[in-house]
Amino acid sequence: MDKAAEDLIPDTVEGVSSYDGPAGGWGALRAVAKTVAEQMRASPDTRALLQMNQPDGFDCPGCAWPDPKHTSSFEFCENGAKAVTWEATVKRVDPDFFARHSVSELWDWTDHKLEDTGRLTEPLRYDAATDHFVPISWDEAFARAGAALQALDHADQAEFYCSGRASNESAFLYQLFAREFGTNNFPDCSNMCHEATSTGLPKSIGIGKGTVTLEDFDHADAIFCIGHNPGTNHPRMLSTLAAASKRGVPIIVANPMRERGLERFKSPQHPTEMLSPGATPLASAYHQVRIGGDMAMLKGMMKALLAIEARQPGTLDHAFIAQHTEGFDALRADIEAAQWPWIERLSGLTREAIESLAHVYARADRVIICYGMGITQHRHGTQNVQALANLLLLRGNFGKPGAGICPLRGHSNVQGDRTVGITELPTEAMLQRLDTAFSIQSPRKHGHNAVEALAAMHAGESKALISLGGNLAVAMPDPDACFAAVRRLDLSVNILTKFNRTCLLTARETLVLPCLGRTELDLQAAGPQWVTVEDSMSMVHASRGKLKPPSPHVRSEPAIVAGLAKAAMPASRTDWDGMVADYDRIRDGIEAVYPDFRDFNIRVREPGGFRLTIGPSERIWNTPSGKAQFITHPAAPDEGALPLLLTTIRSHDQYNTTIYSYDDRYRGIHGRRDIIFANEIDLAEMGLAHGDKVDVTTPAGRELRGFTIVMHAIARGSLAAYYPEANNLVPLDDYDPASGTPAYKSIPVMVRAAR
Ligand SMILES: Nc1nc2c(c(=O)[nH]1)N[C@H]1C(S)=C(S)[C@@H](COP(=O)(O)OP(=O)(O)OC[C@H]3O[C@@H](n4cnc5c(=O)[nH]c(N)nc54)[C@H](O)[C@@H]3O)O[C@H]1N2
Ligand SMILES: Nc1nc2c(c(=O)[nH]1)N[C@H]1C(S)=C(S)[C@@H](COP(=O)(O)OP(=O)(O)OC[C@H]3O[C@@H](n4cnc5c(=O)[nH]c(N)nc54)[C@H](O)[C@@H]3O)O[C@H]1N2
Ligand SMILES: [Mo]
Repeated sequence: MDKAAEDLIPDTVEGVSSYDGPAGGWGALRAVAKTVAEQMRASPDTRALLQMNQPDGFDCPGCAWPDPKHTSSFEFCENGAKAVTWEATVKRVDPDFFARHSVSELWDWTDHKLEDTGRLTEPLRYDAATDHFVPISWDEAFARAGAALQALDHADQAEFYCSGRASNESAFLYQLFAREFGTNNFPDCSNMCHEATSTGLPKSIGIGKGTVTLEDFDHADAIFCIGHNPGTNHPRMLSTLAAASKRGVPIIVANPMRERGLERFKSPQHPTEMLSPGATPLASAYHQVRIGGDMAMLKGMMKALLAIEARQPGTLDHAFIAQHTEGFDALRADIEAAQWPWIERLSGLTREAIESLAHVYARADRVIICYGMGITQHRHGTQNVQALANLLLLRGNFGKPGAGICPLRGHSNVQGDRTVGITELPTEAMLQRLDTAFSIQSPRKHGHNAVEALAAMHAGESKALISLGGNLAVAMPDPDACFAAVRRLDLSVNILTKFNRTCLLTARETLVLPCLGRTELDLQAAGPQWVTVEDSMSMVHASRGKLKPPSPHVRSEPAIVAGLAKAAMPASRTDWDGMVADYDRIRDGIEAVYPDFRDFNIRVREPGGFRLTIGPSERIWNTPSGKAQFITHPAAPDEGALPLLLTTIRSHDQYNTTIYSYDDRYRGIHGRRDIIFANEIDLAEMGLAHGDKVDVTTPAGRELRGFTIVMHAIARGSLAAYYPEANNLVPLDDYDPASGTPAYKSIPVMVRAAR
């Protein structure tokens, strides 16, 4: 792999340069030292970093990548350290902060500055008369929220948003609250993230989760990384990839951008590696697929695979296909119909490159395909996911060691939240068990996902929003519509660790309720409590916070959810207080509703916890026919010139809408985020130069003005910009119709010199 493209980038634009170090390495250690210094100063709680992912410590709030059995020695990464120090910061939103700053003034602060005020310390309510937030007691906060919820015409006017840091215990209580209240409206961050996985994989293989374990990476013969950026978003994965690379396992990348975290890595935890000049190369081949070109690339790979099969019968796993699958003939017909010129044009890759991908795939007995938002956040996200499953099924790459599908999950417990009931589409079986366990009558009508919730709020049909974490209005597309939607509500309740812009979108009644973070000691009536989470590989384990809470007034998420539930439903017979006193009782409830959690309180006390049942690991397919399905998606007609597509990405110094700093080290960006990344040839064809100020517009007239366009190692026809700055370019109604996932990663745009 040559570095020519990067070396060409001239260092003439302020804050833009080339980065030629590896991922990890000394840069990572320096960054950790800086974040500790900025957020924690001399706090004794810097020991927090040492408790992360320890057998009796807390689960890293950074990402959902698993740890070696959660019994490992010290394992952390640069971005895990940022997530922890951002939470364990010594900074506080002190009681008179809001007396000093009005909501109108705070509106002009950046997202970075809003959260960098520090941890929230007491409940707040917005006072419209003065335009300030004012401190209130918990009793008053619950009473106000309860009154507003009771005033709704019907329960479906309330939206229960859940972000993915909530523990299994808080998420389970939250869904119990909403369902007892009478709605299945659960917009959640998963709707913006891996919903294409949750929708697509059950139809293909009978479960909407990944099928591999960490150990499988030790047995894989080839690993494909499609549309994800682990150096930034799942940095602990780099150790796994580096180990595979050292075994000589091909690691094949398909990504429009050259990402340093996929190219080479130096482990900051490996003293000898740190002192030697080299770094472990990761990707053995890097294919810069055009944005949105994955489906064409995957069809091309399958076409090439069929050609290899014609020459070397037995390349496909015929026994597996016959015994375990349905739909092969339709898939073959579809693949045969796909023509190479179409495949090459849409994928931006040559036939030879795609054939080389197929050869690596055909030669490997055990293959893992990893993927992230580059696959899911498209109009065809669900189809993309199912195409990955098709490819794996063709060679029986499920249910054997070293093989399977590996969606890189988002938030650290987003998968667990879904497992314990945060879904707008509950099954009848689950609702029946919930009703039996808690003597309630859950609503049967399916609820709103995130896009539907915002649309209903915007239309004035939904009138209350409770948010268990997150920054919904900023994370969603079309800020104008989403901001207006929250502002017209009767009630907005924000259960948060830190202040953010969604809190500033004041409704008739706006409450900000400060909660404990995962690093903190959670003391309840029965003593210190701990929670459980599920990682990307379906391992459920305990997480125990130890740090001193940021203020004596901050409450745990389960306590806040229970307080709201009691206030909204004074007649409830659910034992809210009992469950909050002792989280074992919440876990008993989870066990009663989800059979997979049998002996939950016993098994989760084992070091490392336990793995939930993943049918495909045993070649059990929980589909209507009991077989895995090849799902075929005929290509859309080829419609002339391809649009210029813009994708939205995370920088190295952000966690979703939380902006830690304005740097993006591996992409050579410092101190700014108003950047559009473009291919050198595209720049020239547009008559633009590296560093020009540009306006980006969409056919519907959405705009991003005055950004700086820079030359980058990115595929032709592809542009990239940071999220959430570019969210104004995404319409609320542009999403994958199968899963509702917004098309954040394939926005058709035009670019011209700034006016
Ligand atoms: N430090 C940190 N960790 C995080 C997060 C964070 O913000 N910061 N967020 C968490 C969450 S919620 C999530 S969902 C995950 C996100 O983890 P990722 O999925 O890695 O996140 P993204 O930054 O959205 O980038 C996806 C990658 O997809 C590529 N890409 C864009 N468009 C396409 C395309 O059309 N095809 C292909 N093949 N690739 C494409 C981009 O170049 C980029 O490398 O990370 C989680 N972990
Ligand atoms: N354009 C574009 N938009 C995107 C994406 C993209 O790639 N491109 N990605 C999408 C994806 S994948 C996701 S997951 C969403 C993210 O959407 P969200 O999950 O809604 O957003 P976050 O930025 O993760 O939420 C940050 C807030 O969570 C609160 N918080 C942090 N820790 C805790 C905690 O322990 N408990 C509680 N109660 N609150 C806490 C803090 O107050 C913080 O302000 O954004 C989506 N939006
Ligand atoms: Mo996500």
